[in-house]
This record gives sequence, C-alpha cells and structure tokens, in this order.
Amino acid sequence: MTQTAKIVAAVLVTFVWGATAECATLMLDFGGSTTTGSGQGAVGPGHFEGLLTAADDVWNPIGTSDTSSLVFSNGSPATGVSLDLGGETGTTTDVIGWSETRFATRNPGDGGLLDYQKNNVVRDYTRTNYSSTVAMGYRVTGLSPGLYYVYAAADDTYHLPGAGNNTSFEVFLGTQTGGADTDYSGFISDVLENVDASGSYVRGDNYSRTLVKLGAGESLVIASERRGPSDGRGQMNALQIMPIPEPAALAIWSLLGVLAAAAGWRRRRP
Ligand SMILES: [Ca+2]
Ligand SMILES: [Ca+2]
Ligand SMILES: [Ca+2]
Repeated sequence: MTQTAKIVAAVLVTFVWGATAECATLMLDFGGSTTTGSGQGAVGPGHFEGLLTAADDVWNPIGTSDTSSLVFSNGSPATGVSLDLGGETGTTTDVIGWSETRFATRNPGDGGLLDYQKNNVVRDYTRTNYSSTVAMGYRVTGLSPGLYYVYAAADDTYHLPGAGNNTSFEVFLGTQTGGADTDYSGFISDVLENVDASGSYVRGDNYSRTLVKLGAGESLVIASERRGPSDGRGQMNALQIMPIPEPAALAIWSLLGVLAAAAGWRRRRP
C-alpha cells in the first residue's frame, strides 16, 4: 500500500467509525437519580475505551417503565427504537416475561463510591422488585441490523464497599424475533465480579463488552442476574449499544483496492 493510500485509509477509518458510532449509538442510564449521573456527557465504558467521543454525550434516563421515546448519543431521535423491561417468571425459569412491571430504582449509598462511579451513569440502577431471586431483562427493538458492541455495567452501589459491595453479576446477551417471552438459558454471557478497587473502569470486572450480530427484524435481548450461592435479583446500571461500521469498513477496503490498482497503473506507464 502506498503512503498516500495509508493516509487515506487512516482518515477514512477515523471518519467513518466516528460518524457511524456517533449517530447510532444508544446509551441507557438506569436508575432514578436526577441530581447527577443521569445527565448529559457522562462517561461510559465505550468512552473509556476511546470508541466513543465527547460528541456522544446524550444518555436516555431509564426508570421503571418501557419506553419508545429514545435518542441516539448525538441527540438525534431514535425513531422506531423501543426499550422493553421485563422480569424472570420464576427463580430458576431463565425466562424473561415482558409484561412484568414490578421494578425499582436505587440511588447509591451515601459514601464509598469508587471514582468511576461518582457523578456517573454507573452510580445508580434499576432492578426487579418482586423477588430477590429473579433476573431482569432489557429488550431493544428497532435497531438497524449489523454488528454491535454492547457495553454493560451492573454493580450494587446501594451498599457500601466491602463485603456487601463486591456483588457479582452475570449478563446474558442474545437476539429474538417477535414479542414472546424470552428463554435466555442458551444466550452467551459475561460475568462481572466487581472486585477491582482501582477506581477505574475495568473490562471484565466492572463492565463487559460483548459482540452481538443483529439480523433484520431482530431485537437485542439482555438479561442480568446476581450470582451467588443461589440465583439473585437482576439489575442494570448502564448500557451502551454501539454499532460497528462493518459495511463502511468493507467500502474502505474496496476503495483501497481501486487506489492500489491506480497507483500500479501509473507506475507501469512509460
Ligand atoms: Ca445509572
Ligand atoms: Ca415490559
Ligand atoms: Ca433466576
């Protein structure tokens, strides 16, 4: 590849990734807090990893209700996109019922938050409120088909650090067509141990990043459940659902092929 082509590629990758991610990333801030954390510009795991920029600053505050009034991270309306909250139909059923409405929000305890939790979207959360043993589900419908990174953060910030705060959650991810209740027992999952005390986002400890392929007409389904000796209550502090610009990347490589061919043609001319 020529130096010019390399520069063109770098610029295009930067531009296309930035433009695509910025305009179609969905950021959900669970919990009822309006003082801090649910406002605009808060840093999530996708920002921490450098894949989202300061321009991706619009979060959707989510309490305990389903909603179809959502915006993307650049503030543009997420027309046709909706969020459905649900709860496990029994302690060990591994099925999310989407007509469940018994949820609650929790603000953090009055001290001891780690630095990355302070004044941030991960400080508060939404959880199930009818049993201490059921998972909670989050279903997003209306997103464009393609590849997504799903960032999930779940931690019990209501209890102070120490033995009670190192709560471990399992986050399940999958897809679904139609509106039926969802069996998530076959979904892929990530475990968040929440034991790191460095005060920073740490992937695999206090947040997960999972690659999900969404087909045409499919909904993204996420479930969370507290781990322990027995099943525990599910909750979520924040989610970022970020498209990976795969078609754009393919277009870039096609263009580079044209550039390389043109450079070769020029070199061969007398
Ligand atoms: Ca939150
Ligand atoms: Ca619902
Ligand atoms: Ca359960």
